[in-house]
Amino acid sequence: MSSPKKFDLSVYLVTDSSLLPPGATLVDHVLKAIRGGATIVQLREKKMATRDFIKLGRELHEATKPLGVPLLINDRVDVAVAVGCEGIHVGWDDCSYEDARKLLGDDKIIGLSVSNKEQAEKAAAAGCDYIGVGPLYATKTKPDHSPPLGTQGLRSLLEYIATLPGPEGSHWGGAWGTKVPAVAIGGINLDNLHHVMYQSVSPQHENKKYLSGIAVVSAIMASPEPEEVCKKFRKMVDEVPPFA
Ligand code: TZP
Ligand code: MG
Repeated sequence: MSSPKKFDLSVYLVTDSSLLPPGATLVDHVLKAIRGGATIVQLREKKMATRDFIKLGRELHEATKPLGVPLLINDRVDVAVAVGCEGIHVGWDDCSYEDARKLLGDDKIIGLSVSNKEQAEKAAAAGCDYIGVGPLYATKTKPDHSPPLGTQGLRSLLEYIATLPGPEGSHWGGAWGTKVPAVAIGGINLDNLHHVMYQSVSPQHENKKYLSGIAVVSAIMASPEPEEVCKKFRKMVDEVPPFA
């Protein structure tokens, strides 16, 4: 468990340098995305050697830190420690939440992937800082993904998550009526974003927006115009009204 932290998940950029358009470099591309409104960045480089991963992480962190945009590392706690960035995102085959917390300390952000109720219960019991829920739609970016939830599946999973109390004193639901920050991930693009944001809230829960934001890989990483794309993502996410 950890104490609540402040970070903005509105437009969560997850990298994949293999998708970059010809001539683009990762750090420059991410900076453009941040200029457009990306609020948090996860360095997700599945095929990179450890030494290169750390080098790239340091280079990226040097660029993101002065901008106040948190940098998280995917899977690799050792890389996050070496880079000294703001946190990590882990799945269920990676380092456990408890071990990651031990290694990183209480100040760092730790996010967990959630694809089903069982994982949601484990994430709630751990009291992690945020959850990435998905895959929402089928995506080529993660070839081994579990069956897509679809907007209805996402909505019912988010509704279930909102009932999970989490550890006492955490920012999960329960006594305070608050909720864990959640982002949807998987196949999200500018064409379906509106649908995603509006289908993922429940009219039964007054003024509650279940999603704190959306996480995107290919729609930003493969774009020749990451700044423009992020501006549009950000505008649409910011415009979602509180639901009554
Ligand atoms: N986890 C669930 S789906 C996914 C991850 C990392 C990939 C999402 O990529 P894209 O390109 O935004 O569909
Ligand atoms: Mg992982």
